[in-house]
Amino acid sequence: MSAEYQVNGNVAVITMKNPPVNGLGHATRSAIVEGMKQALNDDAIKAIIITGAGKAFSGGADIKEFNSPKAFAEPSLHTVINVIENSSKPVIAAIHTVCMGGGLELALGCNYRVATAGALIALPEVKLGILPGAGGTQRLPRILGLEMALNMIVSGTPVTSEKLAKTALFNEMIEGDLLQGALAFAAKVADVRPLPRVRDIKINYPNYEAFLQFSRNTVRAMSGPFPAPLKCVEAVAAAVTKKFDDGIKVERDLFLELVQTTESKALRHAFFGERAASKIPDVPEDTPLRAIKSVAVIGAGTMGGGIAMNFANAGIPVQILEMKQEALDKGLATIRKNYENTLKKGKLTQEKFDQRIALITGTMSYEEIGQADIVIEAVFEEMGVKEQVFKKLDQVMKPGAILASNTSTLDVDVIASFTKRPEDVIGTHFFSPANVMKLLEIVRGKKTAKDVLATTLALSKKIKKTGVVSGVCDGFIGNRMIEQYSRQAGFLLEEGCTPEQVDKAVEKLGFAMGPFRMGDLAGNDIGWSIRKRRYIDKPEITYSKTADLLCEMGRYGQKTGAGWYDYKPGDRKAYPSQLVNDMIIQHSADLGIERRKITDQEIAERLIFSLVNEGAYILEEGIATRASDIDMVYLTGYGFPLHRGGPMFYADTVGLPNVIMAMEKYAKGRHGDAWKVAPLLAKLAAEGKSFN
Ligand code: 3H9
Repeated sequence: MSAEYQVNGNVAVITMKNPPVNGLGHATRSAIVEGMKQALNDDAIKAIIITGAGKAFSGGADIKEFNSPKAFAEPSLHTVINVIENSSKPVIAAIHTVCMGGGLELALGCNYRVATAGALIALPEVKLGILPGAGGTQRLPRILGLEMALNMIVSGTPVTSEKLAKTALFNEMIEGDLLQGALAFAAKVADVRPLPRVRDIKINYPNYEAFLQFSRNTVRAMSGPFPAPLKCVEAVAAAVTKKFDDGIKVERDLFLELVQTTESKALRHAFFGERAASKIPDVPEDTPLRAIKSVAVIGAGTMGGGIAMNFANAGIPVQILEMKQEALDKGLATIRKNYENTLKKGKLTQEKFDQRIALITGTMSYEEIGQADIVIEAVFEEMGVKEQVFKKLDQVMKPGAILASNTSTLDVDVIASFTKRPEDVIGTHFFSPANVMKLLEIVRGKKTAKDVLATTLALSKKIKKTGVVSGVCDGFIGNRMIEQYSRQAGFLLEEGCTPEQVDKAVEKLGFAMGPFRMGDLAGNDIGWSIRKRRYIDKPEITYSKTADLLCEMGRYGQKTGAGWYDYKPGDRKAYPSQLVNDMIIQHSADLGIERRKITDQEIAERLIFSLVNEGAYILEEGIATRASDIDMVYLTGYGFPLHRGGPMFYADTVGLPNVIMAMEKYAKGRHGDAWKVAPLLAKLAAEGKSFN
């Protein structure tokens, strides 16, 4: 039973009980209908209150049910709302904390709504690539007016109940105990007839056609590859142009169409992927956390400064340690400048600016940071340098402090071995710019303590990052995969592509940036130094030499004003470079390769399937806990298009046998050794399964 039925005097109280957010799954829907029947059949009952237990009125339809027949099994949400709306006794929604999606739609089917302050009211379906499918697009415009309702439906943004207090949505705001307030309200309306119904309200908006056309144009321009926002406008338009029941039909058809789209499936995948990432199978959810009230960052460079800003933004004091006064001053000045820019843009108040600046202090003494609860090292990416830092941290940090490294490729177990407390050591791999990028790869060493891992995951949430746990391996999840992608990009140049052609082919799929523009932004010298190490450590791995030749030309990217592309001073636009293209063609000739025309499809497949195959190895080795973790890394840290759901999800949508077929084709070409199908990928494909 996912709802409880109680009688309070002559009022029936139906309390939804489906933790964590009273999702309107099949059992909850059935229980509400049962409760309604019971109340309607009991002559002693004069009014009915519907409310939610715990931390929500209701978060809406149970999204987990969407991929199963349960989602539409009777009683459907429509049926539930019809039962409520056709009730002969007044039904009152008593709203608190969260009232979203189907939850709000259910409340709109009630005759009255009362609420406490601070409740988040939203129709957020659009964020899941769908639209409100249980009457929300028809009832909300009737009660809030066309403009306000359309804004809420198209944006999905929550509005607090107090902001809506003066609208017709709420009949009364309750101060103090919600149930007592709702019971008092019920007493007032128990005998009022006729019962008010939202569906009976007429929308009065004289020039609605012009408004709807304006909305269509604006929404079309802003919704990119996602079909849902424009369909929201269409559904709302039906609320104005059609009779209520016909509008409901339009809404229903559009909902059913959207729920099947890959875009919606990808958004739902990302919603659950984000939440799943914080769950580690062998780390209990109630693991006691270490308190993090202060942070120290080693290194005031771009990375260190960006990392520090995250904590100041979250209100946590942070000390930055540098060895030289000049470097420290420069780092602190850069941070100040970043905040000043945000202040100038009006995205930060003066008060917040002052607070954040005050929270960041500099020091040159290791002794001064000893009491910090966590220290994050962001020094030069070289094991010798890390060794010095961690030996020092082991001496100065208080017992129980977490010792984190921002390494992007180095072995966290080796770093941990420089201390006498490897259980306190963890990797926290931030992505540049560290104060902006959502991804935080959390690297779990062999000896990392469970509470250190749980604390770091909780901390990532606090600083508004998507924390994804990776095991120790070269490059962890993200960079290990991107290496295969970059190798393919290099081979494509040798075989016939230009950097521009490769970039455009993946940007067309929705990638924020192709590999060569990305290289120019990050600095091509970084990959160069990694490859130089690889040439010695792993000579069996083949690379195209074009990237080395580029670096030998001094073209490191935007920072040197030239990379794969040419750049003009003060302009970040990438202009194709004749010099580079000549170099590439010459290199093909030197290798005796006859350049050929390569299709965009081949480019996209080779780049993305190389990610997928390495992802499969990573999954199989247990470096990533689940496929959706890999997808979250790519969605939040590598500009993978959200509407495609991440590389592993994308492979699922293409079909794993199709992925393998393409790989087998490429295995016959040059560098075919790069296409050895990962055993997990082969197994899943053979079993007709998918990654997610
Ligand atoms: C809809 O209503 C369609 C209808 O129009 C038409 C139907 C025909 N279902 O975010 P949190 C889980 S579509 C199932 O960390 P918070 C979530 O997975 C729905 N589960 O907490 C997590 O589980 P776990 C429209 C849900 O306090 C746990 O709750 N509604 C749902 O930061 C805690 O989540 C939405 O789009 C759900 N609907 O935020 C609302 N919602 O602990 C989406 C949450 O196992 N939800 N869960 O990982 C949210 O925006 C936030 O979760 C909410 C709470 C604000 C509710």
